[in-house]
Amino acid sequence: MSSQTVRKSPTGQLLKTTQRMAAALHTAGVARGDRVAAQVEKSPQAIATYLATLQVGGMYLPLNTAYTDTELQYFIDDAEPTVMIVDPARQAQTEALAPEVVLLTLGRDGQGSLLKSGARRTAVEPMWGSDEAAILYTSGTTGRSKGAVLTHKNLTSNCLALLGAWEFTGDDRLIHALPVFHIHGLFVAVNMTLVAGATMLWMDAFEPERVIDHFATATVLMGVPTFFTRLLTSPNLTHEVASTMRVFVSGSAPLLAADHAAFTQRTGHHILERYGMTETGMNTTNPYRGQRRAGSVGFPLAGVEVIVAEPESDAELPAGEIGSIEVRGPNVFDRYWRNPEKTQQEIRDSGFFITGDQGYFDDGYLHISGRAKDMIISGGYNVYPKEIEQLLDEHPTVKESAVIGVAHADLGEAVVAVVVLNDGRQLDPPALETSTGDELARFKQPRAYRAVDELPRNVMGKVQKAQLRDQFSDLFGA
Ligand code: MLC
Ligand code: AMP
Repeated sequence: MSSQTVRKSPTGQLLKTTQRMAAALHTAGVARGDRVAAQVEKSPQAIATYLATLQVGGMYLPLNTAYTDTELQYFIDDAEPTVMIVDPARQAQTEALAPEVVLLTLGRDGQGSLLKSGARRTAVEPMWGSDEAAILYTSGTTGRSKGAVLTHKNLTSNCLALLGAWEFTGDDRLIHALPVFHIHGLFVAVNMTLVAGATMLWMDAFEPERVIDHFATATVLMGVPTFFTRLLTSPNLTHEVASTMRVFVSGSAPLLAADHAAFTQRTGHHILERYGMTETGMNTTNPYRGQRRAGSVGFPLAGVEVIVAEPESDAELPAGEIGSIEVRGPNVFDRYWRNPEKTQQEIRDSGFFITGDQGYFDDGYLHISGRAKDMIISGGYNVYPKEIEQLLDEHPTVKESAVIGVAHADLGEAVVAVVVLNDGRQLDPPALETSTGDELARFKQPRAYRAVDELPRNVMGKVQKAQLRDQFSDLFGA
């Protein structure tokens, strides 16, 4: 595990590394609009894979390092990348999955074929705001992941809005402990730092004690709620160690009001909670100056319209009424990759994107009260039950299944599988684990299995997951 400082360097090391990668990508044939998929360990060079892709006009497609071969195969087939960048240790297995794709390697230490040649490419492919910059996959409620196509305008407008909202400048020093294959660690944290010319204190992974050690020389921490619940378990989290920090930002999943209050009590800081998603970047934020309300995600960012609407139409509801949260603005993605039907279903003719989150406004502050989409957020990672249910249902002992999120003190929600067994069969968690283990990334796999005689259904036959969540709410004692 290492941590290091990434700063605007007088020698332009990041620029040079980017130009070397750009030369390699160009030689590999990447042209405007081509996809460059990267499944690489977190390292400063991993950021250069993103920048080099943009330099040659490509679309950057970052992939979680936890994905299994089955999951990867889907992304490769769907996105048809021209180049894939993988860790040298994964070269052989990726070659087998993607024989048509040019494979380049990059290890955490910067070793591999991507940086082998010293040649640098300085030409920058000119791109307009409407040109595509990235595809980020979000899992789908039907079990199939959807690639959200983000444009240069999406990324730049959101970055500028956030710099203003959080008063983030070149003097800031950000503790970067998030993964760089998601919008939070990549486009929020990295883009803001690079555009502001700020400094990152770079950590390969989140370790609470080392994060606390960094407070002395840092100004900002961006994290998911699990970061804050884990920091709270440390006796070293005090007013004194946090006194020189400027702001703590939380997002990607709901932060419990109790954790917000506990953090204030322990450090004197009010965590600044914001709300975003892959398809839109950041939508709302609590104010940097002004009252940060626990349990609220604040106000729309500059240039972003957020409404709470009737789910059936986009008729706006009055403040206080719960409805569908919808977003319009330069931050909203262009389309789902090769999926016009889904794009049409989720972006209204008026331009409002239906987030799938439910909420209400109170005094101008947005509150998220639930989700219309069947989704679990575990430690800041999204998990779509359908994908797991489909696998469980194939198991010979299982008649049918319902996968739910249950309150968990560390992860926010933990994945739980509720199954109805076939006649005469016993619940056998290790056997079920094996059936999902090869297919699903570890963070998607159920933490507990429970058998029931039948799944609760409404008159329409739809499984009542809220009832199951109530029934198993104490499973983890949270
Ligand atoms: C890891 N594990 C998880 C998990 N993360 N299980 C469930 N949910 C998770 N989120 C499992 C591992 O597989 C492993 O299992 C064990 O937990 C320990 O793994 P680890 O590598 O030590 O992980 P850990 O350090 O515990 O990771 C927890 C974490 C990490 C919170 C630091 O999950 C994380 O960095 N989350 C951030 C996700 C993120 O960036 N989300 C932003 C999405 S963008 P085992 O059994 O093998 O021990 C977005 C939009 C927006 O949502 O608004 O920002
Ligand atoms: P993703 O698809 O990974 O981008 O996840 C986006 C989803 O995370 C949103 O639609 C919300 O459901 C959830 N989310 C993000 N930030 C917050 C927050 N501050 N509070 C509650 N939910 C959030």
